[in-house]
Amino acid sequence: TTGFKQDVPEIQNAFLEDPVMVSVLERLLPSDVLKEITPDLVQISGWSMTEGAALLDRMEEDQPRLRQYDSWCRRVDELLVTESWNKQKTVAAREGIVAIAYERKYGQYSRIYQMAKLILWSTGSGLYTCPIAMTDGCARVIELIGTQEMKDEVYSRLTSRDPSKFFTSGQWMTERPGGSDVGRTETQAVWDEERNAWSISGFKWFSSATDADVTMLLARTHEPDPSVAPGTMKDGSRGLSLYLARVRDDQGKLNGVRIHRLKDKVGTKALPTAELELDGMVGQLVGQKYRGVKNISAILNITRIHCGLNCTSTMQTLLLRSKEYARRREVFGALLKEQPLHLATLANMELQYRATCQFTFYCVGLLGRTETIDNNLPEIKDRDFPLLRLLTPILKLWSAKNAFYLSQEAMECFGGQGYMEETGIGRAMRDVLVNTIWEGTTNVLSLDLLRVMSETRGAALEIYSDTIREIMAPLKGQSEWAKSAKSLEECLVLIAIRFTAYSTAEGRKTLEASA
Ligand code: MFK
Ligand code: FAD
Repeated sequence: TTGFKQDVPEIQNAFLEDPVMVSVLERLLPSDVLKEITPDLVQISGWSMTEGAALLDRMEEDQPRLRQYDSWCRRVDELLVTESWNKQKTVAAREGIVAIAYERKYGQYSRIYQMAKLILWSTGSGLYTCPIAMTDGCARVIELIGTQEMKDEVYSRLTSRDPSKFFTSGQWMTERPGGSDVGRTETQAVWDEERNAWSISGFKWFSSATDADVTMLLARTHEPDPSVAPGTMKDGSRGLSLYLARVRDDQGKLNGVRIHRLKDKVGTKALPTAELELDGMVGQLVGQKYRGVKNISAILNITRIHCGLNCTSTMQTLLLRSKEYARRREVFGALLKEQPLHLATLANMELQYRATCQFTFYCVGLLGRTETIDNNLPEIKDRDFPLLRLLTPILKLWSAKNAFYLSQEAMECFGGQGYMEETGIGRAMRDVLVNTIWEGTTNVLSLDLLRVMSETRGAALEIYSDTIREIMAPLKGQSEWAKSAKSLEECLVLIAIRFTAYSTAEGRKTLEASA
């Protein structure tokens, strides 16, 4: 047709076009490390905008399916994932999306490198970052408490860069009686003398990475010695242990698992989330018996940071796209970027994104330090550990709400086009929304904060508030900044930015000077 055609708003390379992420990395990384990793970050972002974008479209059009019976009515439970989904696994391995963190080439900074790359890769890998998050968590648990055999046979594959060796992991906790309250788990693990392994049976209500190679799962341990646990099983969460199991054998046959059905979800459509019936799944105990919740919490604390990454990535892409549209869309005789009211909307979105990006990387930095620096050092034991433990649930709950808010604003920035499926904003909005629920809902994470405060006898909160107090002191509550903070939320965002910026000596100087 003839007539007006809108100039298409395209971003070529999020890393090159987003000054925020670059400035955060400049602040947190030594310059030689940043210099060395920059070409890789540019490369992955370019991949996401081209090859990745094409894969994503196909993943969404051609969603996973379940073929439960063969033509002779035999139960087969074949999970049919798309070629594009599998391609993401190859790319994840090749790009070292998990491996970078465990190779630790740059010591504490490897986490920052890995997660910066992951944010940029997210734009082209969609929800493949979900199995990757759980794989990362599983690798960490095995590294911390796994047996040598688990390290040789599983950890080495979870952290491999070789696509033919690379394994992904699931995380099966949620059951029908309780997802937040896992103490109501019905699944049981019984020792099987013949197979020299635990035999696990029950029903897992949500399994996101049903195509994973291995999984970490919680089950109620059936104590083989009644003198140890007279009722043979302990109630509540203190009766649960953590197990590691292969999902399929080398021939692809499911390990005592029946796929009940695939979930029909509001979003995350490309992700094969299923209900699973376990009947004699063979598994190995991980760590001490009855310490299941504690042991799986190492996964939770990593995947919750991954939720922050997912939110940061979605916000980064939507903000860049909204800004690009504002440079091209003309209304009432001027471009959107010249309309003060629209500019104010974009500025608020920018503020939210900046805070989320800063906050996410601050937590990632702490994670890298706690994983690589001697844990007996007071600065790690008494500061970084409790601070990371306190900030992780805050990051997860806050970034999830923020990202959903920003995605709604981004949709509006595009007017009617924003509401059209083709622009992909609806998809991003539906997908990012899940971060408010999985890996712990907002209220459950709020209660987790209380748990941290009581377990550290308030020390974690003390460290946090001391830092905030130090940041605020030069402002004396009267600065232009404080006066201009319109709402409590905006105030919190600004505190988050200042809090994270304060984490370096250089940042401190700048802030003090600006005050
Ligand atoms: C793109 C990003 C993708 C991310 C991947 C997403 C894929 C989707 C995967 C999922 O959704 S997996 C399922 C996630 N499920 C949850 O997050 C469960 C939410 N519920 C909670 O977090 C509850 O608070 C909890 C299950 C932990 C309550 O369990 P309990 O046993 O009733 O708690 P309790 O008794 O307070 O704590 C037991 C122990 O664990 C305590 O240690 P001790 O035994 O030494 O005293 C706690 O300190 C410890 N603990 C609990 N949470 C912890 C923790 N330790 C460290 N960190 C934590 N977060
Ligand atoms: P409930 O625990 O019943 O929560 C219902 C409501 O009660 C929530 O609003 C919650 O905040 C509130 N609530 C709970 N406890 C309290 C309290 N003490 N005080 C106040 N309010 C409270 N799980 C897995 O194990 N593995 C997976 O791979 C996985 N993938 C998922 C994929 C998707 C797309 C989704 C949506 C979920 C997935 N989950 C997975 C499940 C997810 O982790 C749970 O749904 C979540 O933890 C909440 O549990 P629930 O659904 O049982 O809700």
